[in-house]
Amino acid sequence: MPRKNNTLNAKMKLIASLTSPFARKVRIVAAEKFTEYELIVDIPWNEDTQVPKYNPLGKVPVWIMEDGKALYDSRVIVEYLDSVSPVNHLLPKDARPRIMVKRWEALADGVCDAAATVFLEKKRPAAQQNPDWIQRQMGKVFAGLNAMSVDLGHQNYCTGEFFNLADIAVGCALGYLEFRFPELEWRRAHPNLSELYDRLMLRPSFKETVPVG
Ligand code: GSF
Repeated sequence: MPRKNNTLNAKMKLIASLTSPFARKVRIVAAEKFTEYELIVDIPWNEDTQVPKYNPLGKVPVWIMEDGKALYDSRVIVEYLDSVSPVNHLLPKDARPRIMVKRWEALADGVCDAAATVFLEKKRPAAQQNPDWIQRQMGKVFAGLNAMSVDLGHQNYCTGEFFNLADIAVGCALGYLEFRFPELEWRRAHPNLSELYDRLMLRPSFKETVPVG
């Protein structure tokens, strides 16, 4: 696991919050690839955040390469991490299976985007919240979960028998829902996703990155 902050000899750095599902995806990929880095915890909503210095969009995760160049967003970072280290490939080389994994990732990230939007909307004063907007975003969460469950079917992992980036992305989405929306009951609605998440949580990379905050 990464050492936190003040690690003097770490070359690569990850700027992340400990609640972001996108940052968790990067942390899990780095752990699965045995990539060492320094974790810099930064909450992009705080006034003293340093994130905009590295990412003009002001979002985490941001990965700082050895030469100081910053990479974002999470999909770019995980593809980079997978390509620079030969251990434990998480993205297939061939075009068709590769793009199917990226499709899973797009679906899982989309669920996270919609869920995070609802979480933020619900933090606004009740009078300023827009119920139609919340309903629209929750529709994406439910449709996304449904699509994941149908596509997973009875397989052990998203694309079949082998663990890859698709499982990491889906696991981060499920973990985020469990963290921010414990009332959602996605486990009851989709027992196969529930089993998948439990299977993924046996991995140290998942166990050590459960959202906290
Ligand atoms: C999404 C990152 C993101 O929304 C990615 O890296 O994959 N497509 C991007 N990060 C949120 C935190 S979270 O909801 O995970 C963020 O940093 N928001 C700050 C802001 O100003 O929007």
